[in-house]
Amino acid sequence: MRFHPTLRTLVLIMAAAFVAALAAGVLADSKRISLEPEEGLFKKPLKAFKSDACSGGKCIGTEDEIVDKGKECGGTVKIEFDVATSGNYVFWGRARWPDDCGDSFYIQIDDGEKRVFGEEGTPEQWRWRKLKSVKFNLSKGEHTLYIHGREDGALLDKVILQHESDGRIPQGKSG
Ligand SMILES: [Ca+2]
Ligand SMILES: [Ca+2]
Repeated sequence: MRFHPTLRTLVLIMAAAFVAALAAGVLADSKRISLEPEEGLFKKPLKAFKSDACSGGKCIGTEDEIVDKGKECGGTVKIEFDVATSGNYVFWGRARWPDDCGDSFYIQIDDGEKRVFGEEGTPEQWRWRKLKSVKFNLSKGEHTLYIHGREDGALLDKVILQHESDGRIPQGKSG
């Protein structure tokens, strides 16, 4: 089949524009990793909860007051993810706390230290909260995020690992 020269040029320009748009999209996301914890592997008592207020219609956490006050509830959600651009990453989590006896999780990447996420913020509201104590240095390739239960009643909807060069503050359900 032979294209008219003008038509052929037009098709080539459209194809080039499509590839460029695709590349821009991929590059834009290569420094921002979005994860839905409910899609991970669960170890009880952490479990998924359905909620229209959540990204993907679900979040993770535990019922409140399943362990004695002051005791950790335990449990884990394990999520594997891929890093396209190596560097230091900030952990953002969209979380909701019942009260200050339910306002934290432990966050761990690969075999790194367990970091306390939370211990602050207004209860009874879905908010994007930043893990302030650390940036995770991630190499290109596969990694594993572990969310460990700490205080019962805490809920986590969505996680964004964001390259330190990206200063955006996640907003809304999608982040
Ligand atoms: Ca609690
Ligand atoms: Ca979710």
